[in-house]
Amino acid sequence: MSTPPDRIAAAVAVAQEALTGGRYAVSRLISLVEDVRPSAVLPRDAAIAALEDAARERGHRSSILGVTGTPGSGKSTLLAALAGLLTANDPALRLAIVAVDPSSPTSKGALLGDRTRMNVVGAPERVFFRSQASATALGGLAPSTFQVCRALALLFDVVLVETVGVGQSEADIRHLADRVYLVIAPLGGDELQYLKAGIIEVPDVFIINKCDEPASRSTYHQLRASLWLARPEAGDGLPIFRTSARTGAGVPQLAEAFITDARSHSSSVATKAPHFFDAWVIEEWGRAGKRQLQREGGAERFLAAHEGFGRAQLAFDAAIRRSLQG
Ligand SMILES: Nc1nc2c(ncn2[C@@H]2O[C@H](COP(=O)(O)OP(=O)(O)O)[C@@H](O)[C@H]2O)c(=O)[nH]1
Ligand SMILES: [Mg+2]
Repeated sequence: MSTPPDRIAAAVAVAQEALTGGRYAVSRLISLVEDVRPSAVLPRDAAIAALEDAARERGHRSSILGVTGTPGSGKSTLLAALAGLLTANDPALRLAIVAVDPSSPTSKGALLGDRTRMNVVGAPERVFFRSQASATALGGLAPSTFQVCRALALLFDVVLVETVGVGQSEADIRHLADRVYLVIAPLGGDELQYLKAGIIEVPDVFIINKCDEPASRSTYHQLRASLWLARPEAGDGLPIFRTSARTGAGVPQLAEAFITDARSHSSSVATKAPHFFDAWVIEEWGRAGKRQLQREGGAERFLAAHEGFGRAQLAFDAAIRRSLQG
């Protein structure tokens, strides 16, 4: 696969612009990162490498905070409120929000995007918003979600990722985010099942939102009891916040926790890439891919042997084609 040098130079220029320019430049960069065509692979690697160099030079650190939970629990509303408080609290803070929308691969979650953007009060120019369709066959986060968050983490101080906590995606968020927050609404019978379904094993922090609703008190006790059973080692140590994104109750306390977490958990992409390379291999090549990757010594080794995620993808494609033919 050859990519014309001018495409690579153009991609690096887009990255440089995103470093100094505004929202439009960042959007262009993200579109380049999301481009699934093989011809975009090397330009993307070059753009990300340029961002990494710049980040290293200025000592940039950032964190990726994941917010997951059932649809309708109030994640987007809460994130909009948090974004307002976080940017108000720190006048230099630059924040990106990525909303992963599994339900509508075609609409790209535009509605949700508009609403969140509208509701961020205070300093919307320091808040970049992007929504993304997850739409992988396995129900998890797309490898491009990883790439997008990685690029944003090189540009912004904090990246907030909203995902729906169903199926594979809540396991994936563990591999993408430095901290995972689970948002639940006051419980009905269905949601009680949901607590038992294993999802409460992932989060670092629990948020009971819609605390303006009467059922929220009993929910707190049910959640505590479930945590004693599911995670006895963590016991009472797991934080449970009670918020109402509608009235604002509890939101400042939660914002404090986000700030503290962002400061104390900074991202290391090198440790995250293998999981998403693995996921990409299985998505693209299924079991044959899995076997090939094992023969190659696993994702971590394969990535280390090829400079850049995209280069590794191209090399893997070539290797498996050779072995399937041979
Ligand atoms: N009563 C109440 N409603 C809320 C609260 N937070 C969000 N909502 C509403 O719940 C619905 C779903 O919110 P949304 O943020 O889109 O949930 P998401 O699917 O988890 O992102 C919307 O109609 C919100 O206005 C809250 O704290 N209290
Ligand atoms: Mg939402």
